[in-house]
Amino acid sequence: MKKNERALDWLEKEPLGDIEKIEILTVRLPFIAPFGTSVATWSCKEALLVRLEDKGVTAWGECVADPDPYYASETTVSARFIIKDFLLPELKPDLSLAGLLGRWSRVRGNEMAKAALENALLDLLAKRRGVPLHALLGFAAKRVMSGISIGLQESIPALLDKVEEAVRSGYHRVKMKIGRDHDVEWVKAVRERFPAIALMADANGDYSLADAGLLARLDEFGLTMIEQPLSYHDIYQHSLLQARLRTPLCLDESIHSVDDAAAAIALKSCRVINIKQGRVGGLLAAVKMAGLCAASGIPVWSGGMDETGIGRALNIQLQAAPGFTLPGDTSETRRYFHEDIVEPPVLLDGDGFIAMPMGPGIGVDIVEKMVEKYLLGREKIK
Ligand code: OSB
Ligand code: MG
Repeated sequence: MKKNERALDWLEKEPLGDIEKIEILTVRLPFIAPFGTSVATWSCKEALLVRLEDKGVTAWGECVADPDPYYASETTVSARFIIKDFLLPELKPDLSLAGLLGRWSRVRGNEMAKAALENALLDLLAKRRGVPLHALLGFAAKRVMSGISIGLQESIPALLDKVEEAVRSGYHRVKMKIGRDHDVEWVKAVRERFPAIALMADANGDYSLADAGLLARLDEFGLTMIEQPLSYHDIYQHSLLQARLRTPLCLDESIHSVDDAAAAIALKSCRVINIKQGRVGGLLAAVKMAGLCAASGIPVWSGGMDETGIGRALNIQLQAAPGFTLPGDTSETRRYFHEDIVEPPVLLDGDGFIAMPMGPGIGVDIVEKMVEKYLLGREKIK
């Protein structure tokens, strides 16, 4: 504890300094195949990027918000507005990162906007020191477990093909999206064909408590967990559902803060939490949440938002923190994109693990030529 406190001295003490150049960019990368969920089907990744430049160092952050409010209420447009009008104006050269976050606490919600800018600043601080993000945060490098999130498919045979491919690739666990009319029969088919794999299902809030009987039918398939079966903003009703199921529940959409996680744990609303750094306000909040969960006996995993290589690298760096004991939604770049804006791409090794990128900051190189290729817009703030 002492050692880590000393390692994090910069958080409180080091002034962020003047940052020469600040830009907000929007990129749109086509997906190899559309990604279907119970709330939306996305055919591309449109992401807001924050680019900072100072004394020859370039740092990047990626906002996980989508252009639409179907997964979360924040969007690329709302995040841009909050970053420009409320977060960046608080950035002063003599403030430390902790000081800046203190000022941002006045801005309610908008965790995705905050995360995008905080992560760009962390990338800058790490690159100024020439160390990878996990080292800046005081964590040792480790290879991380892999997991894949398979979207809703046209038919059960199509789903079985996707699962087969994932198993052959060596993924440590398979998550399948479920929703009304895509549940019991679909899970049953996958389980019958693959009796031994670590399998879980994500409903993205498609059910209500009235469906408890239907959801209980999933108990016989030995899922490692069911993710967010009930409403995107519910914590209490999940506690009633969890009491009726053998299968552990995992919360995603309804956890935005360390206090939300504490409430879910106290209410026994879930036995696992999906931590998306972008959904909880950034890397520092994600690390804190993982610590609370570990102390409460709740395993966590790192979720994903189909990010470009920037967000993907950040999610891998995060998993060096204690508490990330389960495989997350960390899959290979080539599942989503023909080409990416970073190098090298995420790849599984022979045991299905993913290496921690060891370059400075997020650890991978941003290829500005690729950013240009997929650019929708570029706004110079400074
Ligand atoms: O619910 O976890 C989710 C993607 C976009 C929005 C929500 C979710 C997801 C995923 C994919 O499941 C995770 C990934 O592979 O990045
Ligand atoms: Mg989810």
